[in-house]
Amino acid sequence: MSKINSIDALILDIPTRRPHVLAMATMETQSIVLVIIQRSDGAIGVGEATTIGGLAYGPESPESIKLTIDTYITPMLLGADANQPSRLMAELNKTIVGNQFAKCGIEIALLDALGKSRNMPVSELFGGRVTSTLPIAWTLASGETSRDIAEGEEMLSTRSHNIFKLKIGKRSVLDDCAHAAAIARVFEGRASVRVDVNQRWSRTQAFEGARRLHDAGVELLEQPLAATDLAGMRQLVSQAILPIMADESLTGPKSALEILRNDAADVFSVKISQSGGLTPARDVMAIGRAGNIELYGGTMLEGPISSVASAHLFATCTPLEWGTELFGPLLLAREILAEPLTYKDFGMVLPDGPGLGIRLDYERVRALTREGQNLSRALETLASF
Ligand code: MUC
Ligand code: MG
Repeated sequence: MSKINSIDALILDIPTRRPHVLAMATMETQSIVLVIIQRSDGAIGVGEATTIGGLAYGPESPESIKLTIDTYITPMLLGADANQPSRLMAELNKTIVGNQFAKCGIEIALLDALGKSRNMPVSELFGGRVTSTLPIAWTLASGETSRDIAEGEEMLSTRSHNIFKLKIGKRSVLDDCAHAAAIARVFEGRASVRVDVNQRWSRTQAFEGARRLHDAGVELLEQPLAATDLAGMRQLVSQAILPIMADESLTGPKSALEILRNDAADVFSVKISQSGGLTPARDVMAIGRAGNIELYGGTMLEGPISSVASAHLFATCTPLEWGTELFGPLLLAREILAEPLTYKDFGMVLPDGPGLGIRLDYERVRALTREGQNLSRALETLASF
């Protein structure tokens, strides 16, 4: 048995390369919660819990995630058997309601530490990878059509991304659809263009928007309606104007089953944090597969730790029909890894070292850590990493 000796959660504020304009927030900084777990056998695991725009996207914020970990999760896990992440996560799920992102950050760190202690990549803890590279979409969300087009051209010419997701829902349906149509026209035959409305449309707007987007050549419509409006999503799906993807509606296996029973999506955007961890995300994928729903690997604009954790899981699944959008690390203006993740030829190459296969850069982490946190033990742990 190896025990959990310490758990630390630190908020890091990382600037983005450009403002990222979403319906619910404009991000110039991404705040990630770094989780560091040290085991009694010396193995150290790192995890990450990251959401978007403070409390603008969902019910957890970076600050609440840190508080949940420090106050509720850590006391439960200290001294527990670090070789049993599944049992520990089951205990957490029994005692702590919700808080999916905090739980996910913990599970990532437990699995990274277990993988390191066993000399196995996280993907092998999930049965082994079926691929070592994942297609990676880029989100064009500068807020300006011409800047988005220039950015997309650059992504294509550098062979970085040939799948583009547009964030809409902030302006009128007409303006948003005109923006999407202009971009889809420019990239026709060269890239796949999809849109994400982040729940901003009413049913009437969604029917009108779906038709306009389909006519413009947009291939996929993500979460046009409120997360809870499964009846509206069902109506949209039944019209078969273009494929409808569930994102905010999908918060773990129970919701996946509910969406399936309601025929409320054609595609699942699977997110490890929104699902409450890699294991429930794997269950979401299994429910999707069983129900003939297509799959996509989603992101919460996470940094490299959570993105690579997602990649380890997604790589174990038979090819995801719609690829993934694990581009978060590329949106961040500062690196926190000793060696950055490898992105090339429109994809990400999955590292094959033990655990997550990454190493943090202690000085870079320290420089980005929000002031006022108790750093000493966390940084000592990191320094020995
Ligand atoms: C979301 O809603 O999918 C993913 C890409 C992006 O720009 O925002 C996220 C969140
Ligand atoms: Mg989305």
